[in-house]
Amino acid sequence: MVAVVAAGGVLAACGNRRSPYMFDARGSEAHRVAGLWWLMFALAAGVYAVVGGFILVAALRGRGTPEGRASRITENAFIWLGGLLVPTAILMVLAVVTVQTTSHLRRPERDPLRIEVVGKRWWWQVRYPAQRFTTANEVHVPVGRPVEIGIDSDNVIHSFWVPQLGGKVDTIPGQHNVWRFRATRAGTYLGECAEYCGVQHANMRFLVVAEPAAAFDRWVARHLTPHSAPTSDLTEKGQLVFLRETCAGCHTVAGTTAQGDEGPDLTDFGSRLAIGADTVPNDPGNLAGWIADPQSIKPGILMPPTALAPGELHALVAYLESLR
Ligand code: HEC
Ligand SMILES: [Cu+2]
Repeated sequence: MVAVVAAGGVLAACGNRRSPYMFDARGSEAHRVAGLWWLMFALAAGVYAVVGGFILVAALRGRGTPEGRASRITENAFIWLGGLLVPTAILMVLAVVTVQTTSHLRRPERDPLRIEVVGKRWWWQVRYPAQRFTTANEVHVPVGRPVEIGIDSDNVIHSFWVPQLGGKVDTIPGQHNVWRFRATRAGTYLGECAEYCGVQHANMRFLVVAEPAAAFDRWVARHLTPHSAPTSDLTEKGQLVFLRETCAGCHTVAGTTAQGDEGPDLTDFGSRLAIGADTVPNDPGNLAGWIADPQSIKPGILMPPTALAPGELHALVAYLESLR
C-alpha cells in the first residue's frame, strides 16, 4: 500500500507541463517503451495482489486447519503452479514482448531527416548536414517525419534523453550512435543529459521542438538566409562590440567574420527559448547577466566574464536578441 501511494506521488509529481513525463509519450519510440512499461507494471501488480492476498488469508486464518478438514490443494501443486509454471509463463511473455519492442526501436526508415548532435562541455551542438547549418541546444523536427539523430561527443560520455520521445542514447567519444524516432504530436519537449558528466551536468538540458512541416520549413529557411546584418544603430553598435570583444573567437554568427566553435553557434540566438542549455530563460536581463558574469549563472563553463560599459552591454544584448 505504502509503495502504491509513493508511486502515485511520484507519478503526480511528474505531471508538470514541461517536466519530462515518459508515460505522456509523444513519439513513436516512446509509445513502444511506455507500452512495454505498462505491461510490466500490470503483470507485477497482478503478482503483488495475488501474493498479498495469500498473505492476508494466511494471517486471518491463523495457525492450523479446522479439525478433520484437509486442504483441497496439496503443497506440491502450489509449488509447481505458483513457483514454476506461472513465473515461467510471465517471464516468457515479457521476454518475447521485450525482444519484439527492442527490435522495432531504431529501425531505419525511408527518407529520414538527418541531424547530428554533439555533446559538448555542458551544451549540445546541433547540425543539419543536408541543410548545411548549425545551431545549439534546440532541435527542431517536423511532426510525423522519421528523424535520425547521429549522436557523438568530443569530450566525456553524456547521454541524450527526451523522455517523451524515446529512450536514452549515450554519447560516447569515438562511437557514433543513432537515435531514430518520429514525433507524433507537436510540442516542445524537454531533454536532459542522463549521464553524469561534470559540475554542470544538471544544467545540460535541451529542447526538442516538434512542429508542423510548414513551420519547420520556415525555421530552416530562416537559417539559410540568416538575419545577421544589423537593422538599427543600436544593433550595429552591438555587432561591433561582439566582433571587437573575445566573443567572435568562440562563437559563430553566420554571415559575419565570427567563426569560433568553442561555444554554441549564435546565428539564431534571438529565437532560442533559453540561455546556457536551458539554464535560464532567454530574455534581455538574463542575457546581460550571462555576458557580464556567466560563471555566476553556470559555474565552471568555458565562457569567461566580459566587462563592458553599460551602453555597450545594452547594444550587444540588443544585437544578439535580434538574431532570429
Ligand atoms: C572562451 C570561449 C568563449 C568566449 C570568449 C565567449 N563565449 Fe559565450 N559561450 C562559450 C561556451 C562554452 C558557452 C556554452 C556554455 C554552456 O552552456 O555550458 C557559451 C554560451 C554563450 C551563450 C548562450 C548560448 C546558448 O544558446 O545557450 C551566449 C549568448 C554567449 N555565449 C555569448 C557570448 C558573448 C556575447 C561573448 C563575448 C562577450 C562570449 N559569449 C564569449 C564560450 C565562450
Ligand atoms: Cu552531459
